[in-house]
Amino acid sequence: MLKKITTVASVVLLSALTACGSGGGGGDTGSSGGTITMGFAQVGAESGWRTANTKSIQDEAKTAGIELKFSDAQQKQENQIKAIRSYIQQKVSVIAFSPVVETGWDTVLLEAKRANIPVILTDRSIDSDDTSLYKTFLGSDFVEEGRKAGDWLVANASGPTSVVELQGTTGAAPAIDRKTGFEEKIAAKPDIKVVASQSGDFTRSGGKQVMEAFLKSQPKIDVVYAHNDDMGLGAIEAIKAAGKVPGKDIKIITVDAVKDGMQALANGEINFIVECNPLLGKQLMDLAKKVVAGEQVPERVVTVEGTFTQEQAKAALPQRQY
Ligand code: GYE
Repeated sequence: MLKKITTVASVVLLSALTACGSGGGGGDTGSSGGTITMGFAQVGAESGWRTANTKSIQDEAKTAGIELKFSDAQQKQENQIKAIRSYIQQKVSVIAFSPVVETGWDTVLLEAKRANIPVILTDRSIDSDDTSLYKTFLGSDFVEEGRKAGDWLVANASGPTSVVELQGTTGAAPAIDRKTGFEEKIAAKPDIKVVASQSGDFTRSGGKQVMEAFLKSQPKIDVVYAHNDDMGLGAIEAIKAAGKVPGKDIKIITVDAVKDGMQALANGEINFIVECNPLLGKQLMDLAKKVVAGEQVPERVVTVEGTFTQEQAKAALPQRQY
């Protein structure tokens, strides 16, 4: 079981790993002219967060002089596994990927390890006992994000509160962890109850569809907790279509803080957003260079994040990049 680390420090946790510990600097990099090639297996293009994340990785690879081979798995694990296998065949210097789901990676990562190609996990983690299968994991603490959402609700709910939850992709680390952190915090107020919880697959259309069903099946909905902005934005459409006012009749809490989410928050249609930072490109390229050079990297690099109220969103929007 991957250790869930809850510290919100910016960098360095646990003991450092040496990059050469389990397979060296990878491929035939350094020797063939020094250009690092990175194979990156992306989840897909399911959300505003993902689009910003992809752009950050592509831009920062260019800036760092790293040759990027990029694939989009369309939210399917088998596509990601295929992409990783092809990167192994192409003898890239380093493989980075954001695992669609947490489990089922050992076989392909063992193949990478045997081929001497280091692997970096970014954004989402895997659930494996064998931590030698990857060099480091760069990304958010999703349990902490769920806790922040729960804390806000506990502080702002009064009386019996019925919550519907729009979960992320089934089996994905952010879906599992954001649920866990939220439940942990709302347990403090037994008046708050999650009356329905279903996956909207992190997409706007998924959020809309699930919310439409909830509005039909649930006699009373006070709050929507959506695991990302896009599903929350889909829920807003469903709520309006049902003749209710999002942000007032039904309060909405989301995670990410991408531009469209922040706009809806500033407009009063979302009530609170927990930030999840997609701009991981620069840190990823720095880690890749170190790993390929056989230098030490921390086992876990956690992204620093905040939260936004409606007032804070209004203030932050003009400078928002994504
Ligand atoms: O919150 C969501 C995206 O893994 C953190 O994936 C990421 C999540 C993000 O689809 O919008």
